[in-house]
Amino acid sequence: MGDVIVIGLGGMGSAAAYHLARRGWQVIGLERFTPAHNRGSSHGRSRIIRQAYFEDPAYVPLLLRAYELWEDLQRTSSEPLLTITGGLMIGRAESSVVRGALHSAQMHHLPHELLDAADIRRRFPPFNVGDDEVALYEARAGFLDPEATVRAHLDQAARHGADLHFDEPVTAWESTPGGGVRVTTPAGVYEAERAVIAPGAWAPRLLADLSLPLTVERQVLYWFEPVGGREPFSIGRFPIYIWEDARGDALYGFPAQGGPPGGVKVAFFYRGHPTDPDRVDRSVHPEEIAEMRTALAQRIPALNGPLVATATCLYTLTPDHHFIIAPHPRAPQVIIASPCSGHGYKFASVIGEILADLAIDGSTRHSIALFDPARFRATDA
Ligand code: PYC
Repeated sequence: MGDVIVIGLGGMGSAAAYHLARRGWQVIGLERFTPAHNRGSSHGRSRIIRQAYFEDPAYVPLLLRAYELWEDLQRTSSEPLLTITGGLMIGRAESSVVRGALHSAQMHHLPHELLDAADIRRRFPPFNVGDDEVALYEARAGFLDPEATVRAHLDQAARHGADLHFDEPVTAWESTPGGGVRVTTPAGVYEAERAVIAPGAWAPRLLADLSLPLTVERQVLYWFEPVGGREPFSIGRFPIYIWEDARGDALYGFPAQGGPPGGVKVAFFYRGHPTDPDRVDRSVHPEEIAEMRTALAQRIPALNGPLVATATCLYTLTPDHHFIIAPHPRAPQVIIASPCSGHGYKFASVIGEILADLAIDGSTRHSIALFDPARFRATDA
Protein backbone atom coordinates (compact mmCIF):
# COMPACT_ATOMS: atom_id res chain seq x y z
CA MET A 1 0.00 0.00 0.00
CA GLY A 2 1.17 3.50 -0.71
CA ASP A 3 0.33 7.03 0.23
CA VAL A 4 -1.86 9.55 -1.52
CA ILE A 5 -2.88 13.18 -1.08
CA VAL A 6 -6.49 14.08 -1.86
CA ILE A 7 -6.93 17.76 -2.71
CA GLY A 8 -10.49 18.94 -2.13
CA LEU A 9 -12.84 17.11 0.25
CA GLY A 10 -16.19 18.03 -1.25
CA GLY A 11 -18.48 15.51 -2.95
CA MET A 12 -15.85 13.81 -5.12
CA GLY A 13 -12.77 14.22 -2.90
CA SER A 14 -14.48 12.95 0.26
CA ALA A 15 -15.61 9.84 -1.66
CA ALA A 16 -12.10 9.31 -3.07
CA ALA A 17 -10.57 9.68 0.40
CA TYR A 18 -12.96 7.03 1.71
CA HIS A 19 -12.32 4.51 -1.08
CA LEU A 20 -8.55 4.98 -0.90
CA ALA A 21 -8.42 4.70 2.91
CA ARG A 22 -10.70 1.65 2.85
CA ARG A 23 -8.27 -0.06 0.48
CA GLY A 24 -5.46 0.48 2.97
CA TRP A 25 -3.77 3.52 1.46
CA GLN A 26 -2.37 6.24 3.73
CA VAL A 27 -4.52 9.25 2.86
CA ILE A 28 -3.83 12.91 3.59
CA GLY A 29 -6.91 14.98 2.72
CA LEU A 30 -6.63 18.76 2.25
CA GLU A 31 -9.73 20.97 2.14
CA ARG A 32 -9.72 24.79 1.90
CA PHE A 33 -12.90 25.16 4.02
CA THR A 34 -14.71 23.29 6.81
CA PRO A 35 -16.24 19.80 6.43
CA ALA A 36 -19.44 19.84 4.28
CA HIS A 37 -19.15 23.63 3.80
CA ASN A 38 -21.47 25.78 1.68
CA ARG A 39 -18.90 27.58 -0.51
CA GLY A 40 -18.65 25.14 -3.41
CA SER A 41 -20.95 22.68 -5.18
CA SER A 42 -21.86 20.13 -2.49
CA HIS A 43 -24.46 21.84 -0.30
CA GLY A 44 -28.12 22.84 -0.26
CA ARG A 45 -29.67 19.74 1.39
CA SER A 46 -30.65 17.91 -1.81
CA ARG A 47 -29.29 16.70 -5.14
CA ILE A 48 -31.31 14.76 -7.70
CA ILE A 49 -30.44 11.14 -8.40
CA ARG A 50 -32.01 9.34 -11.37
CA GLN A 51 -31.17 6.50 -13.76
CA ALA A 52 -32.89 7.24 -17.09
CA TYR A 53 -30.18 9.73 -17.85
CA PHE A 54 -31.18 12.17 -20.57
CA GLU A 55 -27.66 13.56 -20.91
CA ASP A 56 -26.23 10.32 -22.38
CA PRO A 57 -26.95 6.59 -21.95
CA ALA A 58 -23.23 6.06 -21.24
CA TYR A 59 -23.86 7.39 -17.72
CA VAL A 60 -26.37 4.65 -16.84
CA PRO A 61 -23.93 1.85 -15.81
CA LEU A 62 -22.16 4.38 -13.57
CA LEU A 63 -25.48 5.34 -12.01
CA LEU A 64 -26.37 1.73 -11.28
CA ARG A 65 -23.07 1.35 -9.41
CA ALA A 66 -23.53 4.77 -7.73
CA TYR A 67 -26.84 3.59 -6.26
CA GLU A 68 -25.17 0.45 -4.83
CA LEU A 69 -22.42 2.51 -3.26
CA TRP A 70 -24.85 5.09 -1.81
CA GLU A 71 -26.84 2.22 -0.29
CA ASP A 72 -23.62 0.79 1.22
CA LEU A 73 -22.74 4.21 2.63
CA GLN A 74 -26.27 4.59 4.01
CA ARG A 75 -25.71 1.46 6.12
CA THR A 76 -22.80 3.24 7.89
CA SER A 77 -24.71 6.45 8.62
CA SER A 78 -27.41 7.39 11.10
CA GLU A 79 -28.54 10.29 8.86
CA PRO A 80 -30.77 9.77 5.80
CA LEU A 81 -28.49 9.99 2.76
CA LEU A 82 -30.61 8.71 -0.16
CA THR A 83 -34.39 9.21 -0.37
CA ILE A 84 -36.32 7.54 -3.18
CA THR A 85 -39.26 9.70 -4.26
CA GLY A 86 -39.87 8.87 -7.92
CA GLY A 87 -38.92 11.37 -10.59
CA LEU A 88 -40.45 13.09 -13.60
CA MET A 89 -38.64 14.36 -16.69
CA ILE A 90 -41.22 16.76 -18.11
CA GLY A 91 -41.36 18.58 -21.46
CA ARG A 92 -42.62 18.21 -24.98
CA ALA A 93 -42.09 14.77 -26.48
CA GLU A 94 -39.15 16.16 -28.50
CA SER A 95 -37.52 17.98 -25.55
CA SER A 96 -34.04 16.81 -24.66
CA VAL A 97 -35.05 15.72 -21.15
CA VAL A 98 -37.96 13.52 -22.30
CA ARG A 99 -36.37 12.23 -25.48
CA GLY A 100 -33.00 11.62 -23.81
CA ALA A 101 -34.46 9.94 -20.72
CA LEU A 102 -36.58 7.64 -22.89
CA HIS A 103 -33.56 6.72 -25.00
CA SER A 104 -31.52 5.77 -21.90
CA ALA A 105 -34.44 3.91 -20.32
CA GLN A 106 -35.03 1.86 -23.47
CA MET A 107 -31.36 1.20 -24.15
CA HIS A 108 -30.72 -0.01 -20.57
CA HIS A 109 -34.13 -1.62 -19.95
CA LEU A 110 -34.86 0.67 -17.01
CA PRO A 111 -38.38 0.53 -15.55
CA HIS A 112 -40.29 3.67 -16.54
CA GLU A 113 -43.72 5.00 -17.46
CA LEU A 114 -44.69 7.56 -20.08
CA LEU A 115 -47.36 9.99 -18.87
CA ASP A 116 -49.46 12.37 -20.95
CA ALA A 117 -50.58 15.77 -19.66
CA ALA A 118 -53.80 14.42 -18.13
CA ASP A 119 -51.87 11.63 -16.33
CA ILE A 120 -49.38 14.16 -14.94
CA ARG A 121 -52.15 16.48 -13.64
CA ARG A 122 -54.07 13.59 -12.09
CA ARG A 123 -51.10 11.95 -10.37
CA PHE A 124 -49.15 15.10 -9.46
CA PRO A 125 -51.68 17.95 -9.15
CA PRO A 126 -49.19 20.78 -8.41
CA PHE A 127 -47.79 20.57 -11.98
CA ASN A 128 -49.67 22.90 -14.33
CA VAL A 129 -48.48 21.21 -17.52
CA GLY A 130 -49.56 22.26 -21.01
CA ASP A 131 -51.66 19.91 -23.13
CA ASP A 132 -48.65 19.31 -25.40
CA GLU A 133 -46.39 18.23 -22.52
CA VAL A 134 -45.58 14.67 -21.44
CA ALA A 135 -43.27 13.10 -18.87
CA LEU A 136 -41.12 10.07 -18.27
CA TYR A 137 -41.71 8.79 -14.73
CA GLU A 138 -39.03 6.74 -13.05
CA ALA A 139 -39.85 5.19 -9.66
CA ARG A 140 -36.16 4.77 -8.66
CA ALA A 141 -35.34 8.51 -8.84
CA GLY A 142 -34.96 10.55 -5.69
CA PHE A 143 -32.49 12.76 -3.93
CA LEU A 144 -29.28 12.67 -1.94
CA ASP A 145 -28.46 14.92 1.00
CA PRO A 146 -25.10 16.41 -0.10
CA GLU A 147 -23.94 17.67 3.30
CA ALA A 148 -24.84 14.37 5.00
CA THR A 149 -23.17 12.28 2.28
CA VAL A 150 -19.97 14.35 2.42
CA ARG A 151 -19.96 13.95 6.22
CA ALA A 152 -20.54 10.19 5.87
CA HIS A 153 -17.66 9.78 3.41
CA LEU A 154 -15.36 11.87 5.61
CA ASP A 155 -16.34 9.92 8.74
CA GLN A 156 -15.69 6.62 6.99
CA ALA A 157 -12.39 7.86 5.53
CA ALA A 158 -11.24 8.93 9.01
CA ARG A 159 -12.41 5.63 10.50
CA HIS A 160 -10.11 3.90 7.99
CA GLY A 161 -7.18 6.06 9.06
CA ALA A 162 -7.30 9.07 6.69
CA ASP A 163 -5.62 12.20 8.05
CA LEU A 164 -8.04 14.98 7.06
CA HIS A 165 -7.05 18.66 7.21
CA PHE A 166 -9.62 21.48 6.97
CA ASP A 167 -9.21 25.23 6.48
CA GLU A 168 -5.99 24.39 4.66
CA PRO A 169 -6.08 25.56 1.01
CA VAL A 170 -3.62 24.07 -1.45
CA THR A 171 -1.55 26.83 -3.02
CA ALA A 172 0.59 24.71 -5.36
CA TRP A 173 1.40 21.17 -6.40
CA GLU A 174 4.18 19.67 -8.50
CA SER A 175 5.58 16.32 -9.54
CA THR A 176 8.76 15.28 -7.72
CA PRO A 177 11.84 13.97 -9.58
CA GLY A 178 11.12 10.51 -8.13
CA GLY A 179 7.67 10.39 -9.75
CA GLY A 180 5.68 11.38 -6.68
CA VAL A 181 3.81 14.57 -5.79
CA ARG A 182 4.61 17.58 -3.59
CA VAL A 183 1.73 19.72 -2.33
CA THR A 184 2.05 23.10 -0.63
CA THR A 185 -0.41 24.78 1.74
CA PRO A 186 0.06 27.74 4.13
CA ALA A 187 0.58 25.15 6.89
CA GLY A 188 3.22 22.98 5.24
CA VAL A 189 4.55 20.88 2.41
CA TYR A 190 3.36 17.30 1.92
CA GLU A 191 4.77 14.56 -0.29
CA ALA A 192 3.16 11.32 -1.42
CA GLU A 193 3.41 8.74 -4.20
CA ARG A 194 0.08 9.74 -5.75
CA ALA A 195 -2.49 12.53 -5.65
CA VAL A 196 -6.15 12.98 -6.47
CA ILE A 197 -7.12 16.54 -7.36
CA ALA A 198 -10.86 17.14 -6.96
CA PRO A 199 -11.03 20.91 -6.57
CA GLY A 200 -14.51 21.67 -7.96
CA ALA A 201 -14.75 25.35 -8.80
CA TRP A 202 -11.09 25.85 -7.97
CA ALA A 203 -10.09 23.55 -10.89
CA PRO A 204 -9.22 26.42 -13.26
CA ARG A 205 -6.60 27.48 -10.71
CA LEU A 206 -5.22 24.11 -9.53
CA LEU A 207 -5.23 22.64 -13.04
CA ALA A 208 -4.16 25.83 -14.81
CA ASP A 209 -1.31 23.97 -16.53
CA LEU A 210 -3.89 22.05 -18.60
CA SER A 211 -5.67 25.17 -19.91
CA LEU A 212 -8.98 23.33 -19.71
CA PRO A 213 -11.95 25.22 -21.18
CA LEU A 214 -13.83 25.60 -17.89
CA THR A 215 -16.40 28.13 -16.75
CA VAL A 216 -17.40 28.59 -13.10
CA GLU A 217 -20.96 29.84 -12.68
CA ARG A 218 -23.01 31.08 -9.72
CA GLN A 219 -26.43 29.39 -9.43
CA VAL A 220 -29.32 30.26 -7.13
CA LEU A 221 -31.40 27.82 -5.05
CA TYR A 222 -34.82 28.84 -3.65
CA TRP A 223 -37.07 27.41 -0.92
CA PHE A 224 -40.74 28.49 -1.05
CA GLU A 225 -43.55 27.68 1.37
CA PRO A 226 -46.46 26.24 -0.68
CA VAL A 227 -49.63 28.36 -0.69
CA GLY A 228 -51.99 25.62 0.47
CA GLY A 229 -49.60 23.79 2.81
CA ARG A 230 -46.92 21.22 2.20
CA GLU A 231 -49.04 18.07 1.95
CA PRO A 232 -49.30 18.01 -1.90
CA PHE A 233 -45.50 18.40 -1.95
CA SER A 234 -44.76 15.69 0.59
CA ILE A 235 -42.48 12.72 -0.09
CA GLY A 236 -44.67 9.93 -1.48
CA ARG A 237 -46.98 12.40 -3.23
CA PHE A 238 -44.56 14.71 -5.02
CA PRO A 239 -41.49 13.56 -7.03
CA ILE A 240 -38.19 15.14 -7.97
CA TYR A 241 -38.51 16.67 -11.44
CA ILE A 242 -36.70 18.41 -14.28
CA TRP A 243 -39.05 20.38 -16.49
CA GLU A 244 -37.81 21.68 -19.83
CA ASP A 245 -39.86 24.42 -21.49
CA ALA A 246 -40.36 25.08 -25.20
CA ARG A 247 -37.25 27.30 -25.32
CA GLY A 248 -35.08 24.57 -23.78
CA ASP A 249 -34.83 26.26 -20.35
CA ALA A 250 -35.32 23.93 -17.39
CA LEU A 251 -36.66 24.17 -13.87
CA TYR A 252 -36.01 21.42 -11.32
CA GLY A 253 -37.05 20.65 -7.81
CA PHE A 254 -37.78 18.34 -4.94
CA PRO A 255 -40.53 17.34 -2.55
CA ALA A 256 -40.70 18.95 0.92
CA GLN A 257 -37.73 17.55 2.78
CA GLY A 258 -38.24 18.44 6.45
CA GLY A 259 -35.53 20.04 8.58
CA PRO A 260 -33.88 23.37 7.82
CA PRO A 261 -34.31 25.59 5.91
CA GLY A 262 -38.01 24.60 5.55
CA GLY A 263 -40.19 25.15 2.49
CA VAL A 264 -39.81 23.30 -0.81
CA LYS A 265 -36.68 23.65 -2.95
CA VAL A 266 -36.76 24.71 -6.60
CA ALA A 267 -34.14 26.13 -8.98
CA PHE A 268 -33.36 26.82 -12.62
CA PHE A 269 -31.02 24.30 -14.27
CA TYR A 270 -28.15 26.13 -16.04
CA ARG A 271 -29.17 29.74 -15.55
CA GLY A 272 -25.98 30.96 -13.96
CA HIS A 273 -23.48 33.72 -14.50
CA PRO A 274 -19.69 33.39 -14.57
CA THR A 275 -18.04 34.09 -11.24
CA ASP A 276 -14.77 33.87 -9.33
CA PRO A 277 -15.17 31.15 -6.67
CA ASP A 278 -13.44 33.37 -4.10
CA ARG A 279 -15.70 36.37 -4.82
CA VAL A 280 -19.17 34.93 -5.24
CA ASP A 281 -22.08 37.31 -4.76
CA ARG A 282 -24.03 35.28 -2.21
CA SER A 283 -26.98 37.64 -1.97
CA VAL A 284 -29.98 36.84 -4.16
CA HIS A 285 -31.43 39.83 -5.99
CA PRO A 286 -35.08 40.89 -6.36
CA GLU A 287 -34.98 40.42 -10.13
CA GLU A 288 -33.78 36.82 -9.69
CA ILE A 289 -36.61 36.11 -7.26
CA ALA A 290 -39.09 37.73 -9.66
CA GLU A 291 -37.86 35.51 -12.49
CA MET A 292 -38.46 32.41 -10.39
CA ARG A 293 -41.88 33.66 -9.27
CA THR A 294 -42.88 34.16 -12.92
CA ALA A 295 -41.90 30.55 -13.71
CA LEU A 296 -43.73 29.21 -10.63
CA ALA A 297 -46.87 31.24 -11.35
CA GLN A 298 -47.07 29.55 -14.75
CA ARG A 299 -45.90 26.05 -13.92
CA ILE A 300 -46.31 25.24 -10.20
CA PRO A 301 -48.66 27.96 -8.88
CA ALA A 302 -49.16 26.26 -5.49
CA LEU A 303 -45.41 26.68 -4.83
CA ASN A 304 -45.49 30.44 -5.35
CA GLY A 305 -45.93 31.24 -1.63
CA PRO A 306 -43.59 32.92 0.86
CA LEU A 307 -39.89 32.68 0.05
CA VAL A 308 -38.27 31.11 3.11
CA ALA A 309 -34.62 30.76 2.04
CA THR A 310 -32.17 31.16 -0.80
CA ALA A 311 -28.61 29.97 -1.36
CA THR A 312 -26.00 30.20 -4.07
CA CYS A 313 -23.82 27.37 -5.30
CA LEU A 314 -21.27 26.86 -8.06
CA TYR A 315 -21.29 24.86 -11.28
CA THR A 316 -17.95 24.20 -13.00
CA LEU A 317 -18.84 23.63 -16.62
CA THR A 318 -17.10 22.01 -19.56
CA PRO A 319 -18.26 23.05 -23.05
CA ASP A 320 -20.02 19.69 -23.63
CA HIS A 321 -21.19 19.34 -19.98
CA HIS A 322 -19.49 15.95 -19.67
CA PHE A 323 -17.10 15.41 -16.77
CA ILE A 324 -13.31 15.33 -16.69
CA ILE A 325 -11.89 12.26 -14.96
CA ALA A 326 -8.45 10.96 -15.95
CA PRO A 327 -4.83 10.70 -15.01
CA HIS A 328 -3.11 14.06 -15.54
CA PRO A 329 -1.72 13.90 -19.12
CA ARG A 330 1.81 14.86 -18.02
CA ALA A 331 1.82 13.43 -14.48
CA PRO A 332 0.03 10.05 -14.46
CA GLN A 333 0.54 9.68 -10.70
CA VAL A 334 -1.95 12.56 -10.33
CA ILE A 335 -5.62 11.84 -10.99
CA ILE A 336 -7.89 14.74 -11.85
CA ALA A 337 -11.60 14.74 -11.17
CA SER A 338 -13.68 17.67 -11.85
CA PRO A 339 -15.80 19.70 -13.46
CA CYS A 340 -19.05 17.88 -13.09
CA SER A 341 -20.95 20.56 -14.97
CA GLY A 342 -23.91 20.87 -12.61
CA HIS A 343 -25.05 17.25 -12.81
CA GLY A 344 -22.29 15.33 -11.05
CA TYR A 345 -23.23 15.03 -7.41
CA LYS A 346 -25.28 11.84 -7.81
CA PHE A 347 -22.12 10.16 -9.19
CA ALA A 348 -19.85 11.10 -6.27
CA SER A 349 -19.95 7.61 -4.75
CA VAL A 350 -18.87 5.86 -7.97
CA ILE A 351 -16.46 8.65 -8.92
CA GLY A 352 -14.77 8.06 -5.54
CA GLU A 353 -14.37 4.41 -6.50
CA ILE A 354 -13.05 5.32 -9.96
CA LEU A 355 -10.55 7.82 -8.54
CA ALA A 356 -9.27 5.20 -6.12
CA ASP A 357 -8.95 2.68 -9.00
CA LEU A 358 -7.02 5.17 -11.13
CA ALA A 359 -4.76 6.31 -8.28
CA ILE A 360 -3.93 2.76 -7.19
CA ASP A 361 -3.99 0.76 -10.45
CA GLY A 362 -3.83 3.39 -13.19
CA SER A 363 -7.03 1.96 -14.70
CA THR A 364 -10.65 1.24 -13.80
CA ARG A 365 -13.25 -1.32 -14.87
CA HIS A 366 -15.74 1.54 -15.25
CA SER A 367 -16.16 3.12 -18.67
CA ILE A 368 -14.86 6.69 -18.46
CA ALA A 369 -13.98 7.36 -22.11
CA LEU A 370 -16.56 10.18 -22.20
CA PHE A 371 -14.61 12.06 -19.52
CA ASP A 372 -11.19 12.13 -21.20
CA PRO A 373 -9.76 15.68 -21.22
CA ALA A 374 -8.04 14.85 -24.53
CA ARG A 375 -11.34 15.79 -26.20
CA PHE A 376 -10.27 19.39 -25.53
CA ARG A 377 -6.81 18.72 -26.95
CA ALA A 378 -6.83 21.88 -29.07
CA THR A 379 -6.65 23.87 -25.83
CA ASP A 380 -4.47 21.34 -23.96
CA ALA A 381 -1.21 22.44 -25.51
O1 PYC B 1 -28.31 16.34 -12.27
O2 PYC B 1 -30.42 15.99 -11.99
C1 PYC B 1 -29.46 16.73 -12.01
C2 PYC B 1 -29.61 18.15 -11.75
C3 PYC B 1 -30.76 18.86 -11.78
C4 PYC B 1 -30.41 20.15 -11.50
C5 PYC B 1 -29.10 20.22 -11.29
N1 PYC B 1 -28.61 18.97 -11.46
